[in-house]
Amino acid sequence: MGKRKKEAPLKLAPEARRIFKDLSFFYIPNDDINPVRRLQIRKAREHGVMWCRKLDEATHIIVDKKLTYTDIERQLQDDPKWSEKVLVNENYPIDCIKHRVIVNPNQSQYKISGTPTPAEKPADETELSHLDNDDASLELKPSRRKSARRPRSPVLSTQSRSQSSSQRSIALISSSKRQQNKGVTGNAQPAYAQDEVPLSEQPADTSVDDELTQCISEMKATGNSDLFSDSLMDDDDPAGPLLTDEIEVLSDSSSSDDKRPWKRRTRSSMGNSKGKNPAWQEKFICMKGGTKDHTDNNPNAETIKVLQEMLDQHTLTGDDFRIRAYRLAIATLRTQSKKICTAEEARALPNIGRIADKIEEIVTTNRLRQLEYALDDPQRKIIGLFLQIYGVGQIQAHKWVAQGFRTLDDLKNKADLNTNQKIGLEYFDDLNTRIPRQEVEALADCVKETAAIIDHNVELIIGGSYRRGADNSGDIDLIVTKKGTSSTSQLTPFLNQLVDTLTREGFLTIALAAHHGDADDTDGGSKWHGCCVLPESAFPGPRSEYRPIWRRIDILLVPQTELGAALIYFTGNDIFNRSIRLLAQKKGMRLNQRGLFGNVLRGQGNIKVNEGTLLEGRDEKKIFEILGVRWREPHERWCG
Ligand code: DCT
Ligand code: MG
Repeated sequence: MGKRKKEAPLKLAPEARRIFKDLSFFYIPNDDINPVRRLQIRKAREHGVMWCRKLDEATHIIVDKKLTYTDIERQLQDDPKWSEKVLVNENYPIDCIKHRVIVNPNQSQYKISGTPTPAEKPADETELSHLDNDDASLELKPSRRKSARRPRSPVLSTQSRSQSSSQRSIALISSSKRQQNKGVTGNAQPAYAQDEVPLSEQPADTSVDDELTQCISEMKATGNSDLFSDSLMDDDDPAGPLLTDEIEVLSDSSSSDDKRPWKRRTRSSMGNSKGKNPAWQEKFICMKGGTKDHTDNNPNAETIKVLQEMLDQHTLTGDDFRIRAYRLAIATLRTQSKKICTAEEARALPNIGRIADKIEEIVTTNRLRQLEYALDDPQRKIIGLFLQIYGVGQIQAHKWVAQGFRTLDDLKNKADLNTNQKIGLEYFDDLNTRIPRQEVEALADCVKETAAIIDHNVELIIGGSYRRGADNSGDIDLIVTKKGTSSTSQLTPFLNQLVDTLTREGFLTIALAAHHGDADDTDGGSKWHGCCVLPESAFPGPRSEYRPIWRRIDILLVPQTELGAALIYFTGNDIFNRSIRLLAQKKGMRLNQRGLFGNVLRGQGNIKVNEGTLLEGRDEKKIFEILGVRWREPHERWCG
């Protein structure tokens, strides 16, 4: 089994700046998987804090900013005396470090939303607002200003611990993994590892403060979310939240030293390039396309597979920096015609960076220790399990962990669940079983049969991974369209009747609420999400193998005037969509699921000022043509 990479030694701050000495922090969640929290914990420890494993040992409870009081209430009950402790959000220790004093925790900026009125705290802590008049705003900007502010002697919180400093100067093991190794149970005393994380008495490196604030501001800038998971549905431009390196992945600039050439071109000059396909456009992923088996023929296929698994692990923890880094490295490796074996070779390629060593490790040892460690980490396993529940995303999964839930049964019995989550849990196995291609066809045939009875002019097209030729699909994406229609509302009565009939017949089993952020239903009732089950009589395999498995189905209404654009969107894949939309944007156009628009004006921050004029909506091939993208069959749209 792999061992976690050794962390750099802590750089303990000089005695006078160890403002947290005598304090002990319990974090919620109390782990250091998230890189920002890891850095926060590390900084707090360098300033003298004891990071404790048990709530009842803490003087302070430091709560992740995404969590509300309701989320943590259950966990607080683990300690009957929790209300005597300082309960603050993660900004609190950062500000203390920044201002080099223990600031008053009763200020509104440290409150956990939804907390009942706090008990009065003694006012012997410094009010932050008194510290520095020109810096009253506590925004976490990376400040290069080595301020004229003089180090102050810390004003200590009234809650103090009687722990000896020698005890505190022993570092806490950060992972429950190690507790297991040493046979320490979850409820035992905190486990320490003098050998693994030695403390030095060197002065704290002030650049780490900057690193922390920078890290957090970047996290804020990216919304701390998986950049690739947010839906492109509706009119949102994909390029809004794109970061430079993501753009490089989507445009696959790895093969050139001429990165992001559009940066050097004016928008109008790009707009005029229609049809000519200058070299910079050729670098877009959508220009190259890709087939589902392309990795298999790649000389770096094995390495890519392992890196992809590592990427999945970082996706579980919402580690945006590493998600991007791995995506970039994988994209670069995919373009190589020879096998990359050494770190040196890898480092010479663009966008590989520190992943170069991992590539060498994979090639030489056939494994990646960090991946094995991650796969074995109990907390990651729980997050991974919760994320497999239909409709559950990063934030919800982490909230549940923070609330103390560890298993699906915990959730079933103790968590407050919405309808989607209840269904997701009840049909967990069903909804996590991929649908064989033949069954996708059989399920779609059932819908087509009923649809034809209601209106024989309606056409149904299976989109998603099925249209790209996948052997199996996660769900059924069914596009409903009809000749002569120009608005989804013309198809809504049909959809209502279709859903009613299929529900009566027992084919549709439940309607699910649209995902959060799926704000696509601007025409009213243009989409139906739910579950269906294939009747035994329609099962394509041997009867003995039939099981009434619940399957996810999306029925999407698309007027004929928008069919081409909708087909591009609902066929995907997501990376292809992002790439082609980005290309449109770089040409002064805009592509969404309704059409391709020209003359789009954009203001500051690339925000569109007008909607633009429709260039093409109904014809998929024409959209490719106007964009100057060679036509790609759906099975050539597997990207990233
Ligand atoms: N889509 C997208 N961006 C996303 C999600 C989806 O552009 N973030 C588009 C592309 C595919 C289409 O919507 C259908 O989405 P899914 O059903 O989620 O994906 P799929 O490719 O059909 O894969 P699966 O087999 O898992 O359903
Ligand atoms: Mg699908």
